[in-house]
Amino acid sequence: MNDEKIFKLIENERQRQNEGLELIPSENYVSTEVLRAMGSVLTNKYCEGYPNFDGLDGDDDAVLASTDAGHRYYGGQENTNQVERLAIARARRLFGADHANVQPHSGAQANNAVYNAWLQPGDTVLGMNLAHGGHLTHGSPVTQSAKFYNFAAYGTKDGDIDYEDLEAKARELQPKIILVGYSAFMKVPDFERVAKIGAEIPGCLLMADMAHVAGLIAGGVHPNPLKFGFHVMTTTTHKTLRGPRGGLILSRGIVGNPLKKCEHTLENIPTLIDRSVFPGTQGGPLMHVIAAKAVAFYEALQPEFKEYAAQVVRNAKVLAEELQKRGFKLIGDGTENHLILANIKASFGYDGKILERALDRIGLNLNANAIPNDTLPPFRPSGVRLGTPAITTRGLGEAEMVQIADWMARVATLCVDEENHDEQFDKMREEVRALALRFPLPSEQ
Ligand code: DSN
Repeated sequence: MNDEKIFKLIENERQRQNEGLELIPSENYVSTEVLRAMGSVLTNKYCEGYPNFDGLDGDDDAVLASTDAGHRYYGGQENTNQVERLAIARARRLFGADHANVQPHSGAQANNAVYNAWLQPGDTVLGMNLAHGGHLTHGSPVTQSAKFYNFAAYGTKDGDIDYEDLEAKARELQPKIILVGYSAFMKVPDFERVAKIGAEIPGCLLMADMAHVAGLIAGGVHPNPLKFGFHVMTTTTHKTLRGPRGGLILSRGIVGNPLKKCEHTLENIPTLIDRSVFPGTQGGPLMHVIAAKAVAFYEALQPEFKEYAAQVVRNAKVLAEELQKRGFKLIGDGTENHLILANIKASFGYDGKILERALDRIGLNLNANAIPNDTLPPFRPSGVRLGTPAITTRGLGEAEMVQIADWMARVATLCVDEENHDEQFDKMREEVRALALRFPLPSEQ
């Protein structure tokens, strides 16, 4: 039996990815090995519980030397225990954490598990304003966590965190969590300053949602919040980190037995989080995805990944400068990471969705995005967001960034009456395709 319809769609998507250029800053292209692990028989296995956490400090061989049965509710775990142990050990090594929980199915699940581990209903969390670049799971009223907890927001000023606002609100509200994290923010946060503010508040957990920049942290080109007194870092594994879609929680503190209750202290946060992920908020872990996370962490530990992370940032800087030269007004006047946010309304007089759709026509994919204090609605916001993690994986460098800025500027001038410019759009589509095919996806190489 062959499900032709689905496999045809997958083939079409492979072709779309290969013939276009992915500028959505939260996407990336995984390696063949990551794909192989995801498409493996590990998907057949139930593994509720955790492996044994002893002996995770050494190298991979030392980790595999321990064969303790761990804390699972089903038999047949001799391979899956080792897969999860390798994933945990590599994640700890990569981020200098005392503990890693590799089971969250997504970044949202990871964040919810941390809230559930540390908060009581009604407790206050202070995070970045969604309208200034924060994330839905940091307190948007449409989320489940916003029903349980009291979210307050600090803002941004000139594209950076408004630290005075953060400090004043932290003093006034005495939050149980201060959260630094975002999905549209182009600066490097001052973790030290935030950690000092948090340290003055009794029982305040310092949490960093680094989903966007985890790969830059792993590659050594972005500071690591865990080194500045943050207790917890959450992330997705599929953005700059270039693994399978999924979540990850890293923490500092004492690692205990996840089946035993422990005292509600900041020191015990690793165990409180383990208990919150399973059985608190999830059931069986996705072992095929955990294996793929382990593969991605292995790749990120290699020297080439440092070069990749540095090139992501270099490419983003060049792309930002070239866009500015061509009339794009950028929030924060450029970028310090992988991400660029352009105010299309102020640059060209129309909304970001119009440019997003027009760029889709030539095979350049980015997303319309709100800018701070946007006066337009979320489905037709003023800005577009783009970034360089995926195209850098394919090997594009500074020269290609200039070319991309050129295409974007040409489309920006044509898209108000695009129906009159079909020929030019078709020509650019062919140019993008030709460039893309010079830099195939990693799984095509
Ligand atoms: N959807 C992600 C992003 O694009 O930034 C955040 O979860």
